[in-house]
Amino acid sequence: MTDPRLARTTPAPKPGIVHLGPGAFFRAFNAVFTEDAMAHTPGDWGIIAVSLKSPTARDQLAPQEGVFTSVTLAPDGPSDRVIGAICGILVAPENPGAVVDAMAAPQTRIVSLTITEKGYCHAPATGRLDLSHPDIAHDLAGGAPRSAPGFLVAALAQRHKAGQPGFTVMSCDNLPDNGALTRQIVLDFARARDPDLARWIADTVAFPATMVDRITPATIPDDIARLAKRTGYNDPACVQHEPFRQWVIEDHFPQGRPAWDAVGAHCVASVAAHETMKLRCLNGTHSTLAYLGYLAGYDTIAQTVANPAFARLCQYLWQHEILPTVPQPEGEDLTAYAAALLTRYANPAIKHRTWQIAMDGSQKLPQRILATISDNHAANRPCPGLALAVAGWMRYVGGIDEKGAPITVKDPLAELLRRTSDSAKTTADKVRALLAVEQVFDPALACNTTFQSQLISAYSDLTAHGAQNSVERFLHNIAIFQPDI
Ligand code: CS2
Repeated sequence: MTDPRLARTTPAPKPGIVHLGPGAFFRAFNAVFTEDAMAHTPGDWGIIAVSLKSPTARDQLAPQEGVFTSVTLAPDGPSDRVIGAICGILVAPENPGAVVDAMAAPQTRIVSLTITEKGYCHAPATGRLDLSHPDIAHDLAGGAPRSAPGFLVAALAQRHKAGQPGFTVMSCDNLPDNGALTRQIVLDFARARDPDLARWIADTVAFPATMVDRITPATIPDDIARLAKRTGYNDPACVQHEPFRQWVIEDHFPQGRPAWDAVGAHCVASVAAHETMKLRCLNGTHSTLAYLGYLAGYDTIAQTVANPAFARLCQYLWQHEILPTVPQPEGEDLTAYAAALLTRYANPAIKHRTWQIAMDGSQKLPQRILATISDNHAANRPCPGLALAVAGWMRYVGGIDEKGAPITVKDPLAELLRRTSDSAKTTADKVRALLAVEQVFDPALACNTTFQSQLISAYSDLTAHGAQNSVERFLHNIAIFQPDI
């Protein structure tokens, strides 16, 4: 007998937020915070969740009227909680007009986004909208929108025309200065369409920056089966996440916001230092572990850091190459923050696949690792550990693992990167060819000769000895040549 489907037992809240990108992270984070905030301070902050691409989230959520289970995976066992904050679900390609109408409706005071790095359709090196992106070119040609910038501008245009104030646009993606970046791409799009509208947006619409953090691996069928065994219901929309959560929000919401600050979020004047801390310390080592761990044959982050060499590599990176570049965020003990990360990674209940984190590296590397390297170079500090991480990425996007088997590289630049890697025969040529990919590498960094030779030597090590031995050799060399480390 199949288990009954999870069903809504409390009335859905009235909408106040439209959210683009209803994936696992949004459900484990924004939806839970908003549910908590409405329980603390009642208000109409129900969320209309919008898929920009696939109907999967709708197909999972709609039969259960938007409710889903948030499963907290502590090392000593799971706890389950049903979340009811989602009050509507739309699939943009099926009905783009309904999405624009929902965003333009006067009760929508916030449009939030978790659309991943590539959803911003920007050139990561410049932070400007990529006008040649196929979805942007399509949207600018006047068709029903497909892209996030296209939807935001179409809905803001409707509000402007109706004499309504704009909604607040809140990015919750792992991008540096995500508020300013979102504002820039929206203004770039609006200017290309209607300069008056662009001026109105620039003058009146708020784009607060946020730093978001909760490790949320993709849900797999086993998770759904285990939940059914515990609860007796079937919930394909469930999400699994760690107990930890941290949300730092630039407090600029002219149309109001839920009482997120009353339930654990920090609403502050500037999130920049927190954002740098999180992107470089957490996401930087996550990506390092993803590429080197995957190449070494590890399926998950917890398995990777269970190997003492990989754990030690993280500690070395935080202490010597990452933290020296991070400004002090208010109220944070940076050393304790980094130490706690290792405990979070080691949580055996969290099966976060190295392959999942390795996805879209071309969009992630600049803010997670390359900016840190550039800052170190500017201060004349060597950073061979981060060079090893970048060499790991270079090996990975070459598309062949250490056993000679193909890697399924998921990245908008996968084909270009593979072609670039294949076009060169020697290690040095491969490294130089990949460094010339300007969508990823700032030319100033790419032509730094110290960086080039560190990369060439790390790449040769990876090819000759494999990732596992290369990490061990790296730590051994550091101990000999820099004994104070
Ligand atoms: C991860 C992040 O998938 C990835 O690239 O590094 O999603 C990470 O788990 C979150 O940023 C944690 O808050």
